[in-house]
Amino acid sequence: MGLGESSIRKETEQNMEAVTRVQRIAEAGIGQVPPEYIQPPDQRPNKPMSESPSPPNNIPAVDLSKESESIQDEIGRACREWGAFHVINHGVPLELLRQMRSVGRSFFEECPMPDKLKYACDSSSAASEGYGSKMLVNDGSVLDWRDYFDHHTLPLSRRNPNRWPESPPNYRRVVAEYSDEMEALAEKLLKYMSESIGLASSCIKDAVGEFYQNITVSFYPPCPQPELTLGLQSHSDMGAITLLIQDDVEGLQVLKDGDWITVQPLADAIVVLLADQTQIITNGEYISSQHQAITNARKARLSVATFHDPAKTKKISPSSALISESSPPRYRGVVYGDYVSSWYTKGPDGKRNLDALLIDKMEYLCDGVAARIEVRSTKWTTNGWKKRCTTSGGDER
Ligand SMILES: O=C(O)CCC(=O)C(=O)O
Ligand SMILES: [Fe+2]
Repeated sequence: MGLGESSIRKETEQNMEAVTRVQRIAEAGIGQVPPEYIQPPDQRPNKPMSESPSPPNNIPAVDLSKESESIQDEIGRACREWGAFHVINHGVPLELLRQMRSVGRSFFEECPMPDKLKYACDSSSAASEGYGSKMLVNDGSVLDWRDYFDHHTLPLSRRNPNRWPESPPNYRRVVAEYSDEMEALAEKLLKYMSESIGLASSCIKDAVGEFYQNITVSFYPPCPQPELTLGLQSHSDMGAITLLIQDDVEGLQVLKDGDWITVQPLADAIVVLLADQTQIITNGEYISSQHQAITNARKARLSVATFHDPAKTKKISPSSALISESSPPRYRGVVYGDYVSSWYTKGPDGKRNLDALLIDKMEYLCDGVAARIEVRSTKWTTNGWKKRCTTSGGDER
């Protein structure tokens, strides 16, 4: 194949990619979103931002400059009740947070589309590095109103800044520095979480092992029909811990006791989202955060999520230090790579992948003289133990 032919083909591929970019659709100035972005009624945001005042509630904020005991208490409470909290006075240079938002925004807003497409990720493979628009591979579900750039940052063997945008000139340096700062903060937070649940300081980090870190910059263009769409569908993150910064445009929502709470952007703070493997390791005492992003008609929104995950080969199970006769294991162990495959093939659908690991505990009890066998099946859900008792006659009570 001659050079001319191959470059024509490339351009065709680029054009095919370009039609799927949400930013392209938004910039075309349409009044209605294409049907593939319309969520079914039960998934639509319950409170479109244009019509409702912000709810007074916000996730807890933990000040990391306080005494260690009070940090542990606050983090423990936030991890049990929310699975999400802000950290303030976290020690990450504020200028670096600003620069990370700024280089991310510059890629989406200043880089011309043909240049952006040079970094297009492989849309047929899950979590591939680069510029993308679709989280799940060919699953036929409703599309998110979002474009993103995913960077593979840790371990260092996965980090190749040549695959990241070269403009602005500080882009690659900022992402590399940001990656290192987030790793240190994630490790510090897992230490506080271990201590706050009564485990040895390094217990959760040891259970996770070496961090596999990805940094995803998400860009949500203004959407003409925010009441029908989601920037990012409801999910919990699959790894151990996610650290997220956002600009001053609201959009992140976390599920709390059945209500979607909009996380009010807090200047200089970092949002901590517990992810599924931490829920498994803590045997469900700490909960992963179910969250989503909503869109708005006025302003583009940017967020930067830094995911810290186990290696694909790592087996994750409830920590043995948290298991006893009165506190039986609630989850089956899982090889992390299998968890990821199932997440990408079945889709997140809230927390379905985590629920699939719940243990169904069967107790056989003999009730003395009549020697009748009772089968008690006890299943733990995020809302507590759910009891079903079945007698030998097979009636469910
Ligand atoms: O943009 C946000 O606020 C949420 C991003 C997120 O949840 C994710 O990338 O997993
Ligand atoms: Fe997420």
